[in-house]
Amino acid sequence: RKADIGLIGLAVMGQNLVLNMNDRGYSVAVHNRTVSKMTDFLQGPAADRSILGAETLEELVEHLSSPRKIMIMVKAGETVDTYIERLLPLLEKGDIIIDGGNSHYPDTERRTTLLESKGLFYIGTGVSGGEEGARRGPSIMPGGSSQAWPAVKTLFQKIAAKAADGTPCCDWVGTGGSGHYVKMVHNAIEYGDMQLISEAYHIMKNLLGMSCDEMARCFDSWNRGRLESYLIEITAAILRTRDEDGSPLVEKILDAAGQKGTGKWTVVDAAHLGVPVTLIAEAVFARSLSARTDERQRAAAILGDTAPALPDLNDSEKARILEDLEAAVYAAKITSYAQGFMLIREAAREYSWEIDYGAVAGMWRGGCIIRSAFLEDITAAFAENRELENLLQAPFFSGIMAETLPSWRRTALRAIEAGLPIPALSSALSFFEGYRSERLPANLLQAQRDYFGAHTYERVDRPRGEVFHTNWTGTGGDVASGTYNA
Ligand code: NBP
Repeated sequence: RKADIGLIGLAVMGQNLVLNMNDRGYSVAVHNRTVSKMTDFLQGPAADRSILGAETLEELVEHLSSPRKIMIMVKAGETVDTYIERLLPLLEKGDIIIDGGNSHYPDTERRTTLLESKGLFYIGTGVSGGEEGARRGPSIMPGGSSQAWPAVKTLFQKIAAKAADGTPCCDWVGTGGSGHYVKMVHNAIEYGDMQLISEAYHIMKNLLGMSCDEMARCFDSWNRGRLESYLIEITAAILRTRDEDGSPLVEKILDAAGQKGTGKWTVVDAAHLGVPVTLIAEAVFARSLSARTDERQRAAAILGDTAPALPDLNDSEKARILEDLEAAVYAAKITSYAQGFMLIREAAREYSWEIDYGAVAGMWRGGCIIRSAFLEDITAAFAENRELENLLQAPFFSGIMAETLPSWRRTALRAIEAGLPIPALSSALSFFEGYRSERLPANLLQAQRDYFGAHTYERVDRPRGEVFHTNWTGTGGDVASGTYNA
């Protein structure tokens, strides 16, 4: 019997996906560049299962039933192109190549066009959930050749996580690179969520003087409420973990954050599209600042360490500050997701994708790192109004914002007064205040632009599109600059 699907790349994600597929009744043919890793897998976790090894790509293709489906799970970049080049001569019209790695969406656009030009199909899919997700059910965000979706839909939805209502956390995102785009934004939102939680931890530790155990209990209680999420849950578990000497392990970990690129890609694309994803951008830059450990040491010696003295708070004062903090994190998180969906909407417009935003939120409800109770509310908001311009305008969320805003402001004030950095909490607050402002100071900005560069301005008392230039100094000319926006 031929295998249902082939998979190339037997690292942590590939191996676990293969076992997951096999658990659901699919036979899988596998290949890995380093053959010994494949042999170890076949003799270890894959022993006594309908999983076939292939030492060459020819052999892999031979093992597969038609139309052939081959999933590539390797390091993103050139390696994927190399595999595609090597597979093309071995495949027939109608066969499907699936890239499940974290590829950059323009690469997926390009590869989809290439395969379709040869009568083959291409799917670029985000897979989120790490090792555990891949094994038990990840969130899967596929896009590319729409004609290929029916051929993989059942398999993908069977191996995917299921939301609380039983819906698979996998649905067709759209054409071209849209699946990988949505995965990219998912990862960037993950950066934002992690940064917000880290800022809350920083405030708890430095402003309130809480111990790791106390903080763990606080995150546990948050996890029983509206902030219930995987990341809050693991934060509590991390804070409880002890090093060999019995002290909290987290305090021994160097404060230099790594990043693999999806956050950066998001910020670059958002700048390109003119979408203010401020919380995500701050989360990316907060990692960059953290990584400059040596420079921060030197700066701390000159500029003074910002750690404040612990105030003498009684229990009720402390509880009130924590209540505000929880509300602030929640409000900032809503704002971050609103920004993320603003970006996906703008990208869909720019790159001609038809994306169902409710379905995207639905796919993130289970399996992935940002899974949370709150994604149910986002799914519901888009279900209620498919044309929703922005999450912050949905009645459910606008109500929460009104209720939490005072707590958010108080939290930001306390942190700023104590000299604690809160880039995500504070920038999202400023974004929110700007977003809900009928009038911003950009009138002055336009005047400045016209003053020094004759860039022209529009007037509030004249129709949009009509432009004016003032000879501000009396010595400038009457020639205006072009009115285009970059
Ligand atoms: P890695 O991203 O570490 O990639 C390892 C795989 O790539 C191995 O099979 C390795 O083969 C192969 N590979 C490399 Br590296 N260079 C190669 C080359 N020049 N030619 C052929 N094969 C090459 O594995 P992973 O962590 O399982 O992730 C796989 C994909 O899934 C990545 O795109 C990743 O970004 C994405 N992803 C990862 C996670 C996660 O939590 N780890 C989550 C979601 C998505 P070898 O065995 O011969 O070295």
